[in-house]
Amino acid sequence: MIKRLWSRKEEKSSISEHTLKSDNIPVHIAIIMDGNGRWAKKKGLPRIAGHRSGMKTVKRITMAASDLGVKYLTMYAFSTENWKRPKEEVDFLMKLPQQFLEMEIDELMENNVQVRMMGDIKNLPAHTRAAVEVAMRKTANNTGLVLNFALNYGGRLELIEAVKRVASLVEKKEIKIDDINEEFFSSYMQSQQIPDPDLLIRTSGEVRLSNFMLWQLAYSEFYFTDVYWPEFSEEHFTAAIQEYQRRARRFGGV
Ligand code: V07
Repeated sequence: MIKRLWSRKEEKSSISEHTLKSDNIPVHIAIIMDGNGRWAKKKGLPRIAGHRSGMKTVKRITMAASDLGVKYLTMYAFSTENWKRPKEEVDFLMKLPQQFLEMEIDELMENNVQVRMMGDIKNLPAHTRAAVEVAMRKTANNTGLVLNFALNYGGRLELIEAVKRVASLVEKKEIKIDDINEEFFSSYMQSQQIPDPDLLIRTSGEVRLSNFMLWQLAYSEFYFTDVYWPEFSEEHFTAAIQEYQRRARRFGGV
C-alpha cells in the first residue's frame, strides 16, 4: 500500500486521502488534457492563461506519476485539429513546449524522466521542433518515467501512415498480405516501443476519444472527470488510479 506524502520543493505538502495498491499501478497512463479554455473563461481570463496554467498541471502530474512508479505517461498536447484555432492561440501553443522544457529540463533530468514525442513532428514550426528534439536527445538515456507528448497528433492520421508503410512493403513484395497481423501492424504505429495505455483519463466533462490513440486504447480503462485540466491535482490523479484498481479487482477475479 502506498500512502503518498506530497512534499515537492515549492508546493505545500498534503497527505493523500487515497490509498493505492503498489502492485497494480497502471504501467501506461494516457491523458486528454481538456478544459483549459473553459477554466480561463470561468475566471474571466484569456484562453492563453488557461493553457499556461494547464502547463503547470503537466509538470505536477508528471512528478506525481514519476513518484508513483508509473512507467509511461502520454499527454495529448496538440491535435491535428488544433490548427483550426485562431492564429494567435496556435502561435502561443507552439511556444509552450520550448517554455516548458526550458523551465523543467533540469528537474526532469534529476528525476530520470525520458521525454518522447508522438505525432507529425516534421510539420511543427522549426523552433518547436528544435526544442523537443533537444529534450529528447538530452533525456534519451534516462531510465525513469517516459513522458510522451502527443504533438500534432491524430489517431486516424497515425493509422493511415502505418497502412501506407505496410502497403508499400507489400507492393515491393517484401512481405505477404498474410504476414500482416496485430503484432506486426503495431510495430508500424508511432507508439511502437510503448505498451498500450492501461488507463485513459479525460478531464473537463467531455466523454469522447477525439481521435486520440484509436488503435492503442482498444482495451484500456477509461476515466472521465468534470475537473478542468488546470485544476486537476495529484489528488485527482490518485483518485483515477484508485478507481482503476477498484475496477481491476471487480473484473480481474473469477
Ligand atoms: C501545452 C498545456 C497543457 C494543456 C493542454 C494544452 C496547452 C506542455 C507541452 C509540452 C509539449 C512538448 C514538450 C514539452 C511540453 C505543451 C503544447 C500545449 C502544444 F516536449 N504543455 N503543453 N505543448 N498545453
